[in-house]
Amino acid sequence: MVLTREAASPVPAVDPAFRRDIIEGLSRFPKATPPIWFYDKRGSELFEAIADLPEYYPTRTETALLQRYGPEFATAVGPGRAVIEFGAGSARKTPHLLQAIEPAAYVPIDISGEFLHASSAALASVFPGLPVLPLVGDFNADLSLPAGVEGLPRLGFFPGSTIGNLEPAGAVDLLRAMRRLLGDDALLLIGMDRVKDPDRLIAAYDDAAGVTAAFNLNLLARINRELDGDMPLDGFAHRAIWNDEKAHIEMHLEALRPLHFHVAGRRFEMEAGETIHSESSHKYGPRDERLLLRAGRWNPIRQWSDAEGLFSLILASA
Ligand code: AVI
Repeated sequence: MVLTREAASPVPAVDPAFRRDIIEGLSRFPKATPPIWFYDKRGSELFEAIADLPEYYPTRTETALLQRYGPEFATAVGPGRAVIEFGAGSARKTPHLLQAIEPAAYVPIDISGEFLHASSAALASVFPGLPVLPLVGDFNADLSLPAGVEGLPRLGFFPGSTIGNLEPAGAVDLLRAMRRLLGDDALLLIGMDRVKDPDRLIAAYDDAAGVTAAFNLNLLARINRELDGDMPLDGFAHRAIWNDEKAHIEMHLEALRPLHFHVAGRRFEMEAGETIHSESSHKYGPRDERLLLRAGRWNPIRQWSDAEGLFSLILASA
């Protein structure tokens, strides 16, 4: 059963927030754009392809944890909760959790409406009788939950280490906002990617098949299409760098030659070698994970990790 509820009126042809973020990001030095704008339809498809890459261990490792520890989640979480998934996308991992814990409702939240509705319909057919209430919107902004989950205890589900795409201060703000949204008796199950060998990290963000490069460059195609741009796609190269001081992977789009281009009627210039910083993906050690959650007003109560310690799932209480 899929009940559709839009957070706002139908999405206009060009999202004004996209226009604002891109113009601001290209105007500053060094240039930087927020990673949420990767996820148009093509970007979401490319991210799904990344998840299947041999080098990209996070999805595989987290899925294996969800499959393996189902009975432990069921004991720790109990039945009858509304599961609220932040940034659900294709929700490929979700069935493992829903199967294990007997939820009362499922609310997937995602910024990409087209993708969300397709995945919600697929999920509802696997769990007939479970109310599925997709919510299109940016979970970094203020949202309100559908009426169908009123009175139910909630379990926030934030897999994939998406928290890592936020700067630490933004991650704390988001965790606090989730705490307010989910209420006093809520639990949160969150996936976090661990600090590890830089070569392994760089390979995960610069794969041999070039899928991550296509994902990064797709942002430029989106800018050209939606903001009347003429950024030369062949003038940029994908770069992935491990920044040890900040414990994050950085993705950049590097100008291969001196460039000038237009976006939304404005002219921009880049020198050869200059970059647009398009994403950071923070990695955490076991203590960092707990500290971040506590700063976000959550109390870590259980933690599950794989034998290599690549990735971790943490359950926290409000
Ligand atoms: C969605 N997010 C957690 C991914 C990550 O690993 O930071 C996005 C991604 N960027 C490149 N590859 C995957």
